Amino acid sequence: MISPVRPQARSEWAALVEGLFSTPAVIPPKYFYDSLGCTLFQAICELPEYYLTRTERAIFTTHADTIAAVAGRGRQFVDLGAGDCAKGEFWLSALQPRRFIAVDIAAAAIEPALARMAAAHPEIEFSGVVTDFSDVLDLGPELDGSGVTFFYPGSSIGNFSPDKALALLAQVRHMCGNRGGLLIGADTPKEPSRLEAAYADTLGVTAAFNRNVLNHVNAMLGSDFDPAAFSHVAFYNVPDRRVEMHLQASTPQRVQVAGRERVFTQGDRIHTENSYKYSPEEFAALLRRAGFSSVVVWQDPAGDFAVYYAE
Ligand code: AVI
Repeated sequence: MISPVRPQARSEWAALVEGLFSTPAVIPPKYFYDSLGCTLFQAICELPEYYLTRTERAIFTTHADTIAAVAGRGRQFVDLGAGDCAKGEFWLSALQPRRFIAVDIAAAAIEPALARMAAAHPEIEFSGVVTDFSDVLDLGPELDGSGVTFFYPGSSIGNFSPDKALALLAQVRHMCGNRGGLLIGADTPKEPSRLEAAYADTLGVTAAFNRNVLNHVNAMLGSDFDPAAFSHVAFYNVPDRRVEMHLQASTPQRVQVAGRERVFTQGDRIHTENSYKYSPEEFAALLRRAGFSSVVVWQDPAGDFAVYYAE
């Protein structure tokens, strides 16, 4: 039921080490999602400051019938970055997919969700693909050539640089052929104070999520980062229209990584995430550049978030 598509594991390891020795150091955001990271991310989605998840859910709920009419029912449904599949599961009743394919880097997240949904919906064929699609979206032989709806919610597209986002959207467009579309959510630009609160909440859940990436890196590489020695930094970079997250060394650090030593002076940062924000006009233009011809957009009344269906 779950197919691993991970031919690139060795080069990913080398890229992670290279990022840790670059200046400034970089850890790609995909490494947030070990088991604890997935749980912390679920908690982030419940935070009062993190409006993204609940605003997107409200748009889905308000416009479910219209979206289903536009996207079409009874298709294959590909849940990209599915996690616990909670967002994809919402669409089972409205879209009545024939097949549900969960795609995620974390097998531990999708396995129980697929088992749970398969028990509740024997009429739908459920499968999973464990893969890292941050460079190439490879679903192996999963799709059967009939109509397909790709689903990429939560503004996860914002975690790619605009160039890489364009490349991913173009790959999805290619896989849609003549009988497919993409239902996708993307966050919009807004006052820096609201964006910064969403990524630096008062309970410190996002700080824990950010620091935990060092635990994951330690487990992967056998390195000895001390997460407590790094503080969480999040700010809105206005010209680049992105929230940046960093880990900043609170004191000088000498870290053993893959047989080498990485020295951080006090204040040195590790860049862990960008979260790009797009106006509806900008994002619709990106979808068109990726090869989609028709784009429909739905927003909440305040315009805090946007959902697109592109064909
Ligand atoms: C998964 N992704 C869309 C989240 C975001 O908003 O960029 C990850 C996240 N980072 C901090 N809080 C949430």
